[in-house]
Amino acid sequence: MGNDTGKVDVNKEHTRDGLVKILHDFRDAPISGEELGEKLGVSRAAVNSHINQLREMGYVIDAATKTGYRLVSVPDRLLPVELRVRLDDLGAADACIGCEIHYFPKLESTNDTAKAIAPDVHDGTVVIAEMQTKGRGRLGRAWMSPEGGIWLSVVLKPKIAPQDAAKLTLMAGIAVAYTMREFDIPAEIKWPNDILVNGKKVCGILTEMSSEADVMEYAVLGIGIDANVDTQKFPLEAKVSATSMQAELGHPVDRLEFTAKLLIRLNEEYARFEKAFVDGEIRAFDAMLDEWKSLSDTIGRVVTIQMRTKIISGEAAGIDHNGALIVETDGGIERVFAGDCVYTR
Ligand code: BT5
Repeated sequence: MGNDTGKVDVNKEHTRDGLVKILHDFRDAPISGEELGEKLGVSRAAVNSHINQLREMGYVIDAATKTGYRLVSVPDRLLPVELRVRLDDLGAADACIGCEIHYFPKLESTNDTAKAIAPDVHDGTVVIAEMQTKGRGRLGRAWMSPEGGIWLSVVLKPKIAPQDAAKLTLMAGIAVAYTMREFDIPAEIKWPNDILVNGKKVCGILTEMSSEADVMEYAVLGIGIDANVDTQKFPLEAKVSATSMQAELGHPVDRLEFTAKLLIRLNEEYARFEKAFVDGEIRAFDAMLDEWKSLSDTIGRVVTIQMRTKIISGEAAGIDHNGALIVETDGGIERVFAGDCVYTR
């Protein structure tokens, strides 16, 4: 329990988070400073000081002499305590994805930070930053990550073979596309790692992993979502191909609500993934592949795919059990695990 000496920051933070949770519980009816102090086990003066800190962070809290404090609004920040409140409200308090949430106003790359802490954290730990200064795409490409987006990485530790890790990208694509559709955004998955809206990229996924012998130690699933960012400020190449949820909807999205729902979707998909590849119930993956196909606009298209050593063209005919894209080329069927895909029709 926290105290009001302010000596231990962890305690202070713990008290402040407790205060936020109580203020949420009492949103409809104000609560007095005295009652808050009792609930938190701290003095009224300490309550006061925490309330002031919250206001400095952007919380709007009404205070009336007779009745007490009432939460009016929260800052537009992906604060772990706020995500936790929403996960609890949505019945996902014990979900694996988001069991720990590490939050930073600014990072070079959430994937890098997630990789650095991966050996020491639980499966499902999430790293979030409000902005990235060295956001990365595949093959070292730059990923624009200004404030207003959702830049996060999830540390995953399923006991799977390294070659199964690429399927985590498919899993994340399903979760992102479904969550966007919940928000009335007609998102589609473009193989292998893009989410498009009306043909423009609104999200990119970057899965990286570390393996020892033939066992995966951990994977880091990086998800970058252009939520409320102005993609018109991006450099030319990204500017023409990108869009944001805000631009598509005509109004900003509630990033906290979206992120909480995304984590819940990811948790559901991850449970299915583990059923398939850890418990060996491979049919669970068939269901995921069916979902992926129904959410993707790649199947049936004529595509050109640049791989590491060659380029192929043909019709994207399906996705196989291993998560490879099946392409019917003039020279026969090709199964492709990774590459840059362009729609040519
Ligand atoms: C990706 O790479 O699409 C993977 C992006 C993953 C970003 C997340 S954010 C959290 C985590 N931390 C990181 O550092 N990364 C992950 P790729 O398929 O290689 O696409 C990169 C290309 O997308 C660039 O060359 C640009 O053309 C374009 N692009 C860059 N920033 C963009 C943005 N914010 N929105 C849309 N397109 C963008």
